[in-house]
Amino acid sequence: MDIIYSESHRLRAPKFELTGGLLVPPFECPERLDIILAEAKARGFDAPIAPDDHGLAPIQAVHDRDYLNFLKTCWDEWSAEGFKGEAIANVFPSRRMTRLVVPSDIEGKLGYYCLANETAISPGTWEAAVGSAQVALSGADRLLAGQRSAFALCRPPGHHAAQDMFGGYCFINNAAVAAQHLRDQGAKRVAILDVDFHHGNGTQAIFYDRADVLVVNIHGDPDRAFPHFLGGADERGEGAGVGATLNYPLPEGCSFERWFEVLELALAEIEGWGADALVVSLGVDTYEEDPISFFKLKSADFSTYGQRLGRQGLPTLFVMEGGYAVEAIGVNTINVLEGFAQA
Ligand code: SP5
Ligand code: ZN
Repeated sequence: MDIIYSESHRLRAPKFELTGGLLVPPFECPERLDIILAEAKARGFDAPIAPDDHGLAPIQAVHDRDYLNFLKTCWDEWSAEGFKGEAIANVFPSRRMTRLVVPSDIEGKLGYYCLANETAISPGTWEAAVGSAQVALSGADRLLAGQRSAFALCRPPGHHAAQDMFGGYCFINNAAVAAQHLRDQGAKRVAILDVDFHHGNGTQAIFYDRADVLVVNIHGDPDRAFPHFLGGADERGEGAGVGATLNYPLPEGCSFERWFEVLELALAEIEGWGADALVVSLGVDTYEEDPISFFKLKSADFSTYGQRLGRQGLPTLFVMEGGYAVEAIGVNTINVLEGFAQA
């Protein structure tokens, strides 16, 4: 299985994440990919391959122009204000604040486009996010060329980013960009299976009214888990997309046995729907030791479900999302990929 990877991820290196009322070193850090790559090498995977540059057009196919312009210029506008810290939003167009006009002031713009203010924008964030999307696009190209699978080792992650919103450590929705690229290059129907611990609210929002992309999420119940305001079982799509969104929220302490039963339900739905390709939003924050999540998967369980994904028989693009137990992120991620390849 080819691993696609770009050094440009290192440009995403914020100093701070707002958590529990404190500014702490971010959970989503560059070391995550170093550890995954080291494990891949130790387990006999070929050296990673740099992505091809697809430009901005396939990103603009998923995200709004004004939003992308904001991401591109945010840091310069913020630092021009003379602010000393990183760009963290603090006022939002929330309920009863419904003047949905984009302010020209950077503090207003930041809140307008932000869905969660744990995520700071720092210098290099835009360049890293674009590089991450190129990794996903080059992974999709492998499937278009007839390869059975590929691993897009994306960073920053993407599944919380919507058409016009960043947050949850995400800026450009890499899985959505890849799925749209597959559609534009000839795939008739694409399924996205999101196994990150957190609900992929951005991916769901992007495809919510579409019948050509099935979006299936298995995640911590939003009543108890980030992103809190999307991911209920009753969200099934709208318009032409009714039935092409599926959510499986699960409770705190969820065991692998229960999680795997739900994976079987999800894969039966994907089988019945009839996809030409599968994009897996691969977050390994379902791990029992993850510092911000509450499922109980053990490292061996990632091999088991990787094998099951392999038996599904679809051309499959793995797109890296979350996973914050940094010492185990390599083993857990490569277990999925190796299991898949064994099946
Ligand atoms: C890509 C991805 O996995 N993004 C996740 C972003 C989550 N950020 C906020 C998490 C807040 C978690 N609070 C946990 C309290 C633990 N008791
Ligand atoms: Zn996550």
